[in-house]
Amino acid sequence: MIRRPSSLFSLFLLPFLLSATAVIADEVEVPPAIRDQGYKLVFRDEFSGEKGAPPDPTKWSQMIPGKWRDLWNVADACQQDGEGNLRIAVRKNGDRFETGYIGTPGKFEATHGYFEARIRLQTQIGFWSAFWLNSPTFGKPVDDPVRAGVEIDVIEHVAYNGDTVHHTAHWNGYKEHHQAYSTPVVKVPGLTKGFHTFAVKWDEKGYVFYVDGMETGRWPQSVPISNCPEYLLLSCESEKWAGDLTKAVLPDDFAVDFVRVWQTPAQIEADQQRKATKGK
Ligand SMILES: [Ca+2]
Repeated sequence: MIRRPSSLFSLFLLPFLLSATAVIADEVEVPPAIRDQGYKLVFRDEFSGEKGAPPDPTKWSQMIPGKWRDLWNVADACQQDGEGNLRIAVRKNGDRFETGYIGTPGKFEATHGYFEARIRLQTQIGFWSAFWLNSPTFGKPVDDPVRAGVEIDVIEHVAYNGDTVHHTAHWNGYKEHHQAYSTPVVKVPGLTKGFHTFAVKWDEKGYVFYVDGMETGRWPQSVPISNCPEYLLLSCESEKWAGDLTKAVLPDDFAVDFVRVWQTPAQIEADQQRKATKGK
């Protein structure tokens, strides 16, 4: 008798819970660049955790803990704000400058797809923020970037560049064989105010970049087309070229409303086959 009302209650609630889930899924707007092409959402983080919560550890790991370039990467500089965003702070703590740096290696990796993040950029100089992809086998082997992977910088922002955007590729490792390409700089009025979406459509034909759904660049055929799984990265890094960090008004931060990855059924299947054959 005690259990009955409870199970009735569950039965009564079930259709509502199911429909609520469906509504949440439907609310994710398919970006215009891939609309009506059969793309499915394969990864998402909406950063809707409680204020102060770390990024979801099932999706993200802290990258390079400790000193990295001119900043210290510390876990608690990267937190959800309770308002639907992840905040990566740059702050002064005693004599050192701290930030957060996270990625999805080993947790989420994909070959080809549409990779999108909605971001509010920082305001201060002295560091750059970035949404980017990289390969676990970057530069290995040299001269085979199709197999080794290409660093795909969807957005890297330095405050003194204002409303401009460009998209940079790196391949063949970071040492003597390193090669890179950057798209011409494009001005996007209002870029440094409020949130904007930054995306790359990476497939067997190449790479096309979008800001707020408008194309802002594509890489020429001279940039190798990575054909290996790559992971997502969100970071702030500092070196002198980004400006004098001691002149920045801190704390500052870089906010991410969401990260979503979409793939076609063929891309999903190809990734599943790669996983199944890995190590065989
Ligand atoms: Ca959000």
